[in-house]
Amino acid sequence: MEHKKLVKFPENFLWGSASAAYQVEGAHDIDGKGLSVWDNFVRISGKTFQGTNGDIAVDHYHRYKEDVALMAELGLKSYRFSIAWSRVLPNGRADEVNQAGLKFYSDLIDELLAHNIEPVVTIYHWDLPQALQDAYGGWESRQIIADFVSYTEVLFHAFKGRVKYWVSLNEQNIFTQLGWVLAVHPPGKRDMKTFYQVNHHANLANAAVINKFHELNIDGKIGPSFAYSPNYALDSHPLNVLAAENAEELFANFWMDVYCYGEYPLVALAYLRENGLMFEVADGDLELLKSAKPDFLGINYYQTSTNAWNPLDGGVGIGEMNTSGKKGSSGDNGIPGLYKKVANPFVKRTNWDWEIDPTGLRIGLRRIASRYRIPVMITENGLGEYDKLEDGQIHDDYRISYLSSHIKAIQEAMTDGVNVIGYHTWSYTDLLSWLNGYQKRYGFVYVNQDETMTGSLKRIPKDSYYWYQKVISSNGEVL
Ligand code: BGP
Repeated sequence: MEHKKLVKFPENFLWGSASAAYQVEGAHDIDGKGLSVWDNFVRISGKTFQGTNGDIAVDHYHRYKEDVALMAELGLKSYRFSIAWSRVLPNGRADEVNQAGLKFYSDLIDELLAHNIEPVVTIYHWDLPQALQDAYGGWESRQIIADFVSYTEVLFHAFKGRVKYWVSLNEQNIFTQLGWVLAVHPPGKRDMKTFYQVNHHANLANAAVINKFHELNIDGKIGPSFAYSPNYALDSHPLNVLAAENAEELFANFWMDVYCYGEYPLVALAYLRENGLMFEVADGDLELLKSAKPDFLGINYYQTSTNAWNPLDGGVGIGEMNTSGKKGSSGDNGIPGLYKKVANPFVKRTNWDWEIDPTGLRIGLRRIASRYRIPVMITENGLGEYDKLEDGQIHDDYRISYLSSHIKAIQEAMTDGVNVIGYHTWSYTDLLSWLNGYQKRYGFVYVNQDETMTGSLKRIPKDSYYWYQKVISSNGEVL
């Protein structure tokens, strides 16, 4: 649809930006914090780019006031950040609360509110307490559900009234696949069957926490954040279209249907049964999934996926994750009998081969609106690039053009009828990219930190910072 005129962004639109605890905070073992699975995983040789870790990260823990002051100058309406579970509950369990950890987040929330910035709190952004991994294998056990609920209750009680927007799980689809299929996130396994079981536990934990939030009648909204890469077919060959449908069922609807309908898609269940991958479902599980209703769906959008047919016999298998940062170096990957990923000839890609496709965001938003009729909050969108410091400035015009085209796509989707309540860029400051070190930068604010992890940590607003300032002050009129 080509519109003659685009709707305006509503006055209360949340123009925001985002981060995650492990990627920014540092202070990984002080003031009573327990270790998380990431604190240990980064120490395994070869797991991260040049052995980078988040011990110091960009030291947001000690510099949050400076960071919030710069957010206020930028005019941010909301800031999405995550809470490190093991900072609040060092052994993962609610019987021992680390008051110093809770105070850090309480102070951060107060600082944001004092500057009229809405806190959007992610409850879980991957840094599981190591104690729970050791005790029962973390997400591999159903015990995680009760512990996750107890942890969130601590947060709900501490921050209710001050925090109105809660993100339950960040990218369940990514942390489960990277942890149990590709072995590049903790616990570093390649075990398809366990992946599906772990994912089911995460669905139950997510549902239980959403129900708890609603039972407690807390003023505010809660929903999960899903990493959505809408699927395209390479062309109109019926088998390529079928491959794209397979990918959409198994890699998108498989999560979003559970969040929004409380049901797994039929095609996915048939595939799991046929391949001996079906997970165990206990009495009451399906009722729990059905009973939980998120108030919004968080969407992290970076790119689309283009698919072609991949035969059972001789097809391309699950490849390696490409973190080289060299354009064009991604290998083939897919699942024989389902799909294989191919390059989209119509779009450009980043140095990490992420396809740049603003229209894909509009298409994805429309699919969500049509299928689920749920408000969407964009919880992440951004461009990771090698930024260069030139005479004390960063001229990241490529980031401005990426973000501007994606905001325009959101406005078009809103004109199509989609309800989008906010937009959070990834990321606010530069930060640690889990597998790509400090060189893959996303922020509005440059941070002097690099692979040596001895940077001065000085903050420098980039050109994109001043551009976003105008976007916000014009409420999206000036892009
Ligand atoms: C999302 C994560 C973020 C962030 C982002 C960019 O999947 O939620 O935490 O890391 O992707 O990813 P990367 O750092 O790999 O470029």
